[in-house]
Amino acid sequence: MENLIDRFGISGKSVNLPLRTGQQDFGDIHNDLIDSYSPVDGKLIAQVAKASSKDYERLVELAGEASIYWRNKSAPFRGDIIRQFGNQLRENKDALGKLVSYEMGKSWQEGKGEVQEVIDICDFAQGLSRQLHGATMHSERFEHRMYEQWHPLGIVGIITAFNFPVAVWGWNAVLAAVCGNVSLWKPSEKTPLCSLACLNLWKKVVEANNLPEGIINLIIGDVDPIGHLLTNDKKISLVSATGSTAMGKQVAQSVSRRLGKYILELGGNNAIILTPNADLSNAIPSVVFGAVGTAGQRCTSTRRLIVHSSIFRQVEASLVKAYNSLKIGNPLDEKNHMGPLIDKSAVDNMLNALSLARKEGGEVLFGGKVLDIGGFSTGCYVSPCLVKINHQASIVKEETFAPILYLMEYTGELEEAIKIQNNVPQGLSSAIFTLNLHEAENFLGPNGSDCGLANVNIGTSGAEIGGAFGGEKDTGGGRESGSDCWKYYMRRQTNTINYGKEAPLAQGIKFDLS
Ligand code: UN1
Repeated sequence: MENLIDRFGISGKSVNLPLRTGQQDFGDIHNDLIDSYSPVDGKLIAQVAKASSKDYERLVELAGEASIYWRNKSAPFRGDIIRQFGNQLRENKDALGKLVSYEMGKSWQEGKGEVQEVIDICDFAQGLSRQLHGATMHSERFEHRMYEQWHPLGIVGIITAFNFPVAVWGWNAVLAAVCGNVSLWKPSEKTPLCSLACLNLWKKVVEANNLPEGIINLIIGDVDPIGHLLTNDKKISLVSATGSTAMGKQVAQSVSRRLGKYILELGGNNAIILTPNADLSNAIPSVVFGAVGTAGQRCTSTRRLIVHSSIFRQVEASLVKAYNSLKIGNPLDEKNHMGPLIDKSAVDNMLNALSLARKEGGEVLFGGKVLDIGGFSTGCYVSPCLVKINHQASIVKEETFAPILYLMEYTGELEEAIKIQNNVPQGLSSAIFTLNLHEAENFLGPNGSDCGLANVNIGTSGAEIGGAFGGEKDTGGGRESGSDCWKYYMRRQTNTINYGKEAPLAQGIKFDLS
């Protein structure tokens, strides 16, 4: 791992000042440190200095200056810079994926997949940089023209969670950048090294192009003060926050109080419906990947399986068999399917949820044990868990960020399964497995899934960057990534131009001064 730390310029020794290793060095002495322990082997990888309120103020000032430079560059110019950043990521995909895996615990495959998401969004954003277009309307007035255009917002604040320490920042920062914004990223305190690595790759592009500092910024620190400063600061035009529903509610309140804009991508409690018409040979692997991928710590992880009674026993048996074949261990060893959870408190949350599930009549069919892996006594490895439970149990309405899959039965028509699926506070991702057109289209129709993502014969996780990503209800209502999500990062302006010799008023109003 030492090599990786060097490769990404997370300079040796024990202390890394976020502002120095990111972009800016204000020469302060930082005493408070964040320890980044790997959940893979329990080792301390590095310590990172926490930013202070003063660091925040200076960074925002720098970002404000850079904003004037950046918004005056053409969008295709900005797109080309982002293309170069994508190339940096291409060259470093394996290494950055490895750092993600080591610091966060997901499998190396998934770490590389996460970097690939940012490469893809860079390509997408570059194309977009020639397409940030508005509509043209017909004016009701003769010799008048009306159209709309989109301008940058200014400074975009980005708050991200530990589970996608690179990709979620990437969607936001890269889109914000081609739209002409500068950004300020507050990553999770659990994965500071991944964010430093990203910033140092960006810095190479800054140097190669002689760009000023302050276009893409990183600030590593605690919720108090850094998170609070960011959400309450009028200079931050938009806050895009990814994380728990509780965190999102706080962000929304702070930002709304000052009438700022926000994008929220919060908790999910994603279900897959298996109807009697499901092709189980495709469904089972999708369910297993959805439930155990990233050790159940994706916001799109499959948490609930709603299975028709006619196939329930068969599904149950196939899942137990599949779970028995899963390899759990060092996520850098590519033969393993699942690595550790992020930390011991995540393991405690999992065990608490399981004991609540048992109290509500849940039957553990597989797993749910803390594992000692290859001499690493990190306490972070668990066996993924299958629980058979009634859909009315209250625990299934909660998002537990762990590899627990609740198996629930429905006996009637599809409507019953959809009702069970929608009967949770969250509304991020959902899926149905069926080869029946009637079922598939009803699931996607107005009486179907109430989630922001609804898939047919595809699992709940692993969404592509080209679509709008996000969900309804407690998921927060925001959308990020593809489609027309760029519009959230810009302000819309309606322009009306009179090119005639008269100055008529709209609505036919007469206002004669003669
Ligand atoms: C998240 O878990 O916060 O759809 C993001 C997926 C990934 C992104 C997940 N593309 O699973």
